[in-house]
Amino acid sequence: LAEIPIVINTWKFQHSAQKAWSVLNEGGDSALDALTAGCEVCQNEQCDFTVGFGGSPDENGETTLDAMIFDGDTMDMGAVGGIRSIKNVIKVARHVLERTEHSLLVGSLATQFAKSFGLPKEPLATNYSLNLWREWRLNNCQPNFWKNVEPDPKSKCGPYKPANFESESDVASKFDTGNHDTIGMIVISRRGHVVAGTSTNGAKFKIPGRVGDSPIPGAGAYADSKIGAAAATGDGDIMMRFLPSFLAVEQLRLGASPSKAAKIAITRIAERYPKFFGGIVVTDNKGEIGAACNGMEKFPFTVANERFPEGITKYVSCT
Ligand code: SD4
Repeated sequence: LAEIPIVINTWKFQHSAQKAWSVLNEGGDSALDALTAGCEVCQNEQCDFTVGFGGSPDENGETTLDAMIFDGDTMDMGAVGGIRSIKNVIKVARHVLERTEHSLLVGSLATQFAKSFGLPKEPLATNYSLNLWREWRLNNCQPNFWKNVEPDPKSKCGPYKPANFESESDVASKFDTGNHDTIGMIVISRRGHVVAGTSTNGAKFKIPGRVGDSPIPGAGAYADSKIGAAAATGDGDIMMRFLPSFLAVEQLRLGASPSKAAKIAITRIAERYPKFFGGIVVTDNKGEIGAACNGMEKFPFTVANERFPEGITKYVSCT
């Protein structure tokens, strides 16, 4: 598989890989256009309900989105965190990259920014996401992401108050195979332009205002055309503390193979959080691929290139 041009993305999102590949191959060799178009497919298809609108409602039932594009030629990036009411979040990240000197915009003010570029403001909730949220409320709001707090005695939910005990935190239960699936994508064009990006609706029942790893450079993704790129998925609250995508690219820089670099990045986290759920895809700038994962049995990722224009899903075992 080691050849460029190439598209690699997390999980089994074959339509995204296929779309990115077709843009890359037919549309003038633009890695940025390919990545944007590939991520848009997942956003529109609501890949596993964890990319795009209508998934991962927060504690208030609202869906907010995170996305990033990192350009390995210029080492410039655009990202949005916790944006409200805008569906095409990868497009907003692209505007931050190309139309501003900033790197990251957040929340309602990022919505204003998106609107100024003509992106429609529309509800991100759907019957599906609202039903998920209602069920969770009925089920006493399993406070997934709080610690050392007590629920309101009447509602059994928030507002939470500080409590004087250490609550149990079971890292493995918050993210699992039903609460994952950020798209992280790497594209390398024919001339060796390496870009990486992400798009996600984050984590189910997150505390309103939460931003994950996906829009954080070096965490959700990282790219350097001189070296290669990485993109990560999984428990972003934990993963972002270790900058796994940055670490993997730096390991490539030091001479590690992509598989080794991926393994090092995942192991660094697992040493401290043995049960954390996550995976990473890594490629050098020649298109050699590696992947590693933790907290699941095997991690699927999808590759598209000249031989597999439709995209082919591969698996790496996490042990
Ligand atoms: C996040 N990393 O917001 C994302 C979610 C994800 O697999 O990738 N899940 O934490």
